Amino acid sequence: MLADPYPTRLNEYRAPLPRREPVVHARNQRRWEGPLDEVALSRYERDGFLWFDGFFSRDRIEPFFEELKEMAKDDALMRSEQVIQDPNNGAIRSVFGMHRFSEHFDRMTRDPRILGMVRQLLGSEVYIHQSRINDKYGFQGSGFDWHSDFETWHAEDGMPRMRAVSASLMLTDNNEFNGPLMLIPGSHRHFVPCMGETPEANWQESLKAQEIGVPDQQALAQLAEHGGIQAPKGPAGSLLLFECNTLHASNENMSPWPRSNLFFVYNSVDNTLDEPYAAPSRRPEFLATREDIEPLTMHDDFPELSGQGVEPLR
Ligand code: 6CS
Ligand code: FE
Repeated sequence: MLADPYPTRLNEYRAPLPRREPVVHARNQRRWEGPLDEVALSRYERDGFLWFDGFFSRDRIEPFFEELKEMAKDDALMRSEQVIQDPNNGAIRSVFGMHRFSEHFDRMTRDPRILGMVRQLLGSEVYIHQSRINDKYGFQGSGFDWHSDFETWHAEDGMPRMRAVSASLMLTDNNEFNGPLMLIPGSHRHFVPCMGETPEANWQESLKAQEIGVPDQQALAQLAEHGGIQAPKGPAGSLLLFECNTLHASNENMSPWPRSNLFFVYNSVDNTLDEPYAAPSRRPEFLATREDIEPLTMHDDFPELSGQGVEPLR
């Protein structure tokens, strides 16, 4: 295997290094034109994320809750390893592989308004690397420590390069009190090697509380000094697109209001997984897709909306 372009999970400190891939992968190539204009593309390149307030209407989001209530009655699913409990109170923290067992969720990953933007950003056909729902119940939802998703996907899933983007759809209002996602604008342009070897089956702990793969505080402070911290807020139906290497975290939910978000991770079909770069063994298929990597086809649940442009928040 060629030298690892993004060494991490090390025994001695290594300074952050510049990312090696473009942020927008196919600028000005007609084949990958899409709905994002130059302002949006430049903003994504600069910040590493785009926020679309009220992207979908509430009634588009409502049916997801019905489906989630049905899922919660499925004892076999609730006992499966795809469901991660909150380390502090046992409530559901995450459910992985949503698009695999829900036609409704699967269709959302193929919505033309999202898929058009993602193909434009990645400059290729795409497939779903991972999907999940993250729940933070009122008064008890635990937080997520600072991390780059790419650092984990590279080390533990063998994702070669930074050519993936996460779409996060807010199923509930995200306000300043219920633990919204916080991002460090510009952090996607630096790879922060993390200390500490990856234990066997690390995911069984890391998805509850991440210990390994958390950047050092000096690097976090420098990047936050330079780019600040932003926590986009908005109504259920809002959409966040964030680059796979943008540092993010979220606080625990101290409010009475739940915070529930869907995440779909789109990976370029030209960036399929190798063996893990810094872990003793592969992670399960529901965390890291290796089998079903057919390019996604569009499916429009709401063709009447297809004329709508996508206007990220200015
Ligand atoms: O290990 C993972 O794939 C998951 N961990 C976090 C904290 N974010 C990305 C992903 O869902
Ligand atoms: Fe994450």
